[in-house]
Amino acid sequence: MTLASRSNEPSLATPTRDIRRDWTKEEALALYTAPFNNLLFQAQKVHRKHFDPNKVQLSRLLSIKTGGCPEDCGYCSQSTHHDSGLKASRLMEVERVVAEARKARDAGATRYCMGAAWRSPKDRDMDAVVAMVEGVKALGMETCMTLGMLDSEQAVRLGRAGLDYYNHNIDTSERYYGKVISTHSFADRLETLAHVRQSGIKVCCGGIVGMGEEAIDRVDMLVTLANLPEHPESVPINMLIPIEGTPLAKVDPIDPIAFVRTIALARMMMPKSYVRLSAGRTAMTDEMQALCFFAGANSIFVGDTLLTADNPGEDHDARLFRRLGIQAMEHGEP
Ligand code: SAM
Ligand code: DTB
Ligand code: SF4
Repeated sequence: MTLASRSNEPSLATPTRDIRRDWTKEEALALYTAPFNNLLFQAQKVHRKHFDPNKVQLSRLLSIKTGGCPEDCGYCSQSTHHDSGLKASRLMEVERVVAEARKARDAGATRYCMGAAWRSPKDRDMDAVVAMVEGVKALGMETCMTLGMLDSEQAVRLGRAGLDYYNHNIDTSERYYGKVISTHSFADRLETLAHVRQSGIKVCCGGIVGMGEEAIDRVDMLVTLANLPEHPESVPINMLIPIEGTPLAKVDPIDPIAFVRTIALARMMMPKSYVRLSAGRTAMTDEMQALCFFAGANSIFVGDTLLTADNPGEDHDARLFRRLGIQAMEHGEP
């Protein structure tokens, strides 16, 4: 290979100003479509500048209120619009949530993420969710909640309770959003994110890859996230888990290389954020996950279940980490 044949590729020099909020679609697409080795090399360089490349943060999920959701998100097992066969349940008791969190902490998780299948919380539910935040924080864990849309008062209340993170995904590009969800809009999602940010809670926001979208939708989604007033501290990248009975059950699976490219682009565009390799790991080979970690993913969900779907168990993940020489991040690292 001659030097000239490298000239049309993105620069291999480490970018000097890598925390940016002025990304254009064109430059993001150029990175996304660069030769795979160049993209991964760049992403790994950015990753090493801000993180220990051999440490991965462990989060644990609990569904505190399952099913019966009035929204029509095309991928979701918990929507009343689709027949996934899931049994709906009421909001869990605070004591049970705290007991489950204690088990997760003892198994090595440092962040506890509680999810509810709501369009938005009802005011009558707020006392219980605030008590959950306080109870889990008292165990020394970071807390995260994902409860749907929040108004500014609800966000302030959760912030005062000490909630560390709020998860609210934009899920895909603005263009593709309406093809997947009709009961709320992309603008609604951004509004909740602004309320969360204003209340001083850290933002966890990402999306789903493999919903039949095009490469440009993945790029656009990351451009939206990277150009927010502040980068989300945590960026979950989910691979669609096809759920029987949902409109997206039969979508063609994403090319694994395209998935890894999405992770690498998220790492390059949001260098200091935790990029979480989220849903869909049971359908990934260990080698694909290894590539995702190399591309800059540095957080996963641990445990046998996510909210309603399967996740690789602790044994599988412990074996994978041993094979890769990866260690679990301690609380407060890096
Ligand atoms: N109701 C809240 C909301 O929509 O924000 C919180 C729960 S919702 C299940 C949280 C996120 O899980 C969604 O935004 C989506 O990114 C992800 N998710 C849900 N079902 C999924 C699936 N089948 N495959 C991959 N990710 C999924
Ligand atoms: C996120 O981005 N992924 C998690 C968490 N945030 C709440 C949820 C994944 C859900 C996967 C499908 C299920 O378990 O039902
Ligand atoms: Fe409801 Fe959230 Fe599922 Fe959408 S993703 S149907 S809002 S639980």
